[in-house]
Amino acid sequence: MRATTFAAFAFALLTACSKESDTAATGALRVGFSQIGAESGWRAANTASIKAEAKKRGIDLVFLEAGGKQENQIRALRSFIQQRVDVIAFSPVVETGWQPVLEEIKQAGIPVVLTDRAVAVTDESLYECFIGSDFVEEGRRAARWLAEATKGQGVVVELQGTPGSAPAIDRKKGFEEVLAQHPGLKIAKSQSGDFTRAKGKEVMEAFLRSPEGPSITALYAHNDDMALGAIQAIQEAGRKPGTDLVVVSIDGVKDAFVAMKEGTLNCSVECNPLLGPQLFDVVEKLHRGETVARRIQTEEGMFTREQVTDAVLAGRQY
Ligand code: GYE
Repeated sequence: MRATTFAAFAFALLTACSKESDTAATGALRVGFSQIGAESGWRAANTASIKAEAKKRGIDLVFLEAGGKQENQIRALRSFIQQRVDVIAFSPVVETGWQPVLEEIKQAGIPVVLTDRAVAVTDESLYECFIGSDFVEEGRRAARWLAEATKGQGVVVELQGTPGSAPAIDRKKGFEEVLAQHPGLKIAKSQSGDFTRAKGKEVMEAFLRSPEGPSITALYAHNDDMALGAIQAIQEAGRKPGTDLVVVSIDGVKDAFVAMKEGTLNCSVECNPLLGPQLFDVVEKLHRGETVARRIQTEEGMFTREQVTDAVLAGRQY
């Protein structure tokens, strides 16, 4: 990492450490939250929901953003142990590599809540609860919609999320599971766009320039931001997203609704980022010594461009 980039990052990390209220001295509940970063519209809405809910409940929240790096998340979790927070919550960027730090937290006697993404650990007692969506089902929903919209025929390209992350692994799995029943739909190319708009655009440009480029008829993106970047690449290549190249993605953020209204995005499978209220319900229960459910699943739907009227767009919260 270049020195200037590092300095900027270190500064961002420091300033990201914001106390939502000054209640530590009054004995309020203290919660450490390690957020992945700010890679997408979904993440921005998720962060806003968590901060707003903590403030509403008078919880002393220590919120750290990791710039998309697991090592920064691990460092944040260790700092929460040192600060002796009451509860630790985090959204793990990737699935593996958490066992040692989770063991340290357990030794310190601090309960852990996972939000949004799951971890792969052998010892289930290392966390109390996982709150989030069923990503495999989201992938299945995207594929079912695509199969119906294309009558089971087409050349598909896939933009995957962050390598090793639960949503990238599961959304691929669910999509492929359904696609296996539709032999006329083939994935010609599949690559990571790291859940960002810029990478989504860059990778789609490469797909379109490849020998298979002219034959591509559909895009499946693991999140809206990558789809939105790709839509720009498709337009710049002189093709029509939403019409001669069908686009389906996941999240259902406001910008996706705008694109659906414009007709460039065909369908977005919803993944609800507003996890703040559920998270702090669980945190408060744990603090009171009550038992909590191991798994809390978020309820969600899906939207096609035909459903997006002006009123629907205006009412979309995030
Ligand atoms: O879909 C994507 C974000 O983990 C569900 O992460 C989340 C995903 C979301 O960057 O936009």
